[in-house]
Amino acid sequence: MHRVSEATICRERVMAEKIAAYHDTGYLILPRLFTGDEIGAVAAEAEALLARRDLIDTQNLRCRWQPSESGGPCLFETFDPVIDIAPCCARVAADRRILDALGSLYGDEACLFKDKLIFKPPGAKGYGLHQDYIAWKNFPRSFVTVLVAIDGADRRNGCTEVFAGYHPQGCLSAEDGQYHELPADAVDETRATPLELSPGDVAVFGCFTPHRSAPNRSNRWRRQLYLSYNARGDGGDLRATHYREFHDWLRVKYADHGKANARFW
Ligand SMILES: O=C(O)CCC(=O)C(=O)O
Repeated sequence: MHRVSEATICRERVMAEKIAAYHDTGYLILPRLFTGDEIGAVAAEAEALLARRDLIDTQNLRCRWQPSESGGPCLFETFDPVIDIAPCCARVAADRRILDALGSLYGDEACLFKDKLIFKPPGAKGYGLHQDYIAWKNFPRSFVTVLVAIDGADRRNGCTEVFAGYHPQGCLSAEDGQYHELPADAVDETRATPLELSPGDVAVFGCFTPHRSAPNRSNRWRRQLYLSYNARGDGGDLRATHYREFHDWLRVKYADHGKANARFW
């Protein structure tokens, strides 16, 4: 006879509780989803990627830059996408532990939509308050982000902060296809929850959960994978379409800033 172990029952109960809480708050945390060895391999890969001077270029649409808090030159901050140049990151994005957790959350299969490796070096400014939902034609409302901590994240190095309980209100800014920061009074400051994470911890939050992050005021990196998914029933495999639309959108933005030759490589 097939017997389900106590440990399995307990794990499933904890997961069910976390998912119920996710529906209330708009986020959840899965501590130690990845082992030290697994995250060590991702950290080594991230380190090697930083040496890719052939890729890190202000004309490359794959690269995102952030102002430096000190007013110095902009700092390289993110590869978006990353899985096509980083096999360890690709393995994490396709890992069963993430897909199973999202499968329980959706009651449907999860499809990878977008994948970023955010380095957030010391001095990088961070992000104003925003929601990830952006009203493009194929943008799925089931979009959730799975944040995988490579380094420890805390207030000193500018961990992401989420605001619980706002997601049922949907999009809090104009649905006009543009990125909008939210005004500070869109949320109650006392509801800010810092996602303080250890390497290997995972946080999940939805595209209507307001979030932000402060500058990295430490001398440590705050590297994280930001992997975003949608439910299969909400558009299916959209990653290729997303990056096509995203690059078209970015080319217009770059051209507006005098960079007519930006391209993706
Ligand atoms: O790096 C962070 O803490 C936030 C990043 C973020 O919100 C984004 O990439 O949309």
